[in-house]
Amino acid sequence: MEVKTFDIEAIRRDFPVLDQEVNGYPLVYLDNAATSQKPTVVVDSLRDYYLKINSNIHRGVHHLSQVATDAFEQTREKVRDFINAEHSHEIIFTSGTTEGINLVAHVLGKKVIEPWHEILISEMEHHSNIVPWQLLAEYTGAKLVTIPITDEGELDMEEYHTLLNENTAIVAVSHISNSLGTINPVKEIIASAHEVNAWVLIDGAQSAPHMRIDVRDLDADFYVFSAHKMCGPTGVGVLYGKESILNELPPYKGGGEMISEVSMEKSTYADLPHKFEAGTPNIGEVVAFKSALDYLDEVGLENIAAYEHELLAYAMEKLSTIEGIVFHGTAKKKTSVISFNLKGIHPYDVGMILDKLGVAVRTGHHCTQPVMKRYDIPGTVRASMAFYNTKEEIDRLYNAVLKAQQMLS
Ligand code: 7TS
Repeated sequence: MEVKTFDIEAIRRDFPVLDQEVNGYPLVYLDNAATSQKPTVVVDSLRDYYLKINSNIHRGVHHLSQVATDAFEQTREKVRDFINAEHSHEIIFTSGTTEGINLVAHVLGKKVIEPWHEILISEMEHHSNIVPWQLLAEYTGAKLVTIPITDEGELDMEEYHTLLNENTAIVAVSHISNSLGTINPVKEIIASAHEVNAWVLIDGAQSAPHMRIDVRDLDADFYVFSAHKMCGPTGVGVLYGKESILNELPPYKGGGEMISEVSMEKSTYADLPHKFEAGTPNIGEVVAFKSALDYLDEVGLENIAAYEHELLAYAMEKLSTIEGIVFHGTAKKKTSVISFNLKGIHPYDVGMILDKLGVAVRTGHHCTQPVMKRYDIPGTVRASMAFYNTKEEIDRLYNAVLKAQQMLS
């Protein structure tokens, strides 16, 4: 790995995928909120796993199985350290944020949630943090309650405090909104929820790649995120849960690995973390995820946050000069996600022209349809930046948006 300090040229060399042309133009990849690109070290790690140590884990006494198990468990320890969890067995590997939320919603439904309970989520959630709770409410009879958002795209915290009550069993909110970029005051959200004895799940899909997460400082009960948005492989996610809570909850899926003993009459379950990890996991991808976290640590999350903030400010300054541009999500605390529309032009049309000019952005509702309904828009054009993007690329975005506007007006 070449990166020793925050050297953008060296960083870009670590991501070979960035060095290509799309439609005759150098690619400008601004769809990082959907998935990040992968540095060579991560791809090498995945390749090495399959070429050198591939074996099933936690079950064989043979050499390769031991080596693969050690590598897999090293990632768990790395994740523990990365988010400052107390115990590595509080780290459960999932297939992604979506599965982590479904896991929690499902097991709460088996044991904890009663018909008189309330589940509190927000209007800015990704569908992954809405639908599992709707399903839970449906099959338990509990009530799903929504925290509204303001015109700027912030959570209405006054309303949050009003909605919290003794019946609130769980609060589930995103740390950072994927369509608006808003950074939510999750520490305050958690502290207030704990005053009424509610648990809190934080959807960290958009925060874990961009800022230092400390689950103990936040006092989060559950924290979920996806490796693929953090320079890691697809198919891997993390569910952090407090030991005392995870021990209280029943298993999610049944199968190999999650049991202590099985007879034809009854089974007993394994201790954490295995209780929640039935079946053969995505071993190679989990192993390679450690390289992604090592890489992010080497670049430095503080450097990443500072640099991306600079990019955001630069992009906002430039784009704001475009007549007829309307921004959606102008919270005081934001990450490098810019959602916008051009007056009188459909976001899909803008996205198509940007693509013709080699600029990759996302258009549509970004799996946050309630946000689009709140602002009465069909969707947005979303440019989401990462630490390997440059000001020159922001200039390309700006010029492409101007061109799209000229062509479509
Ligand atoms: N929560 C948030 C806040 C997200 O941004 C996403 C994915 C998810 C949950 C689901 O993550 P997954 O890894 O399980 O799919 N967000 C996006 C996006 O903004 N564009 O594509 C995926």
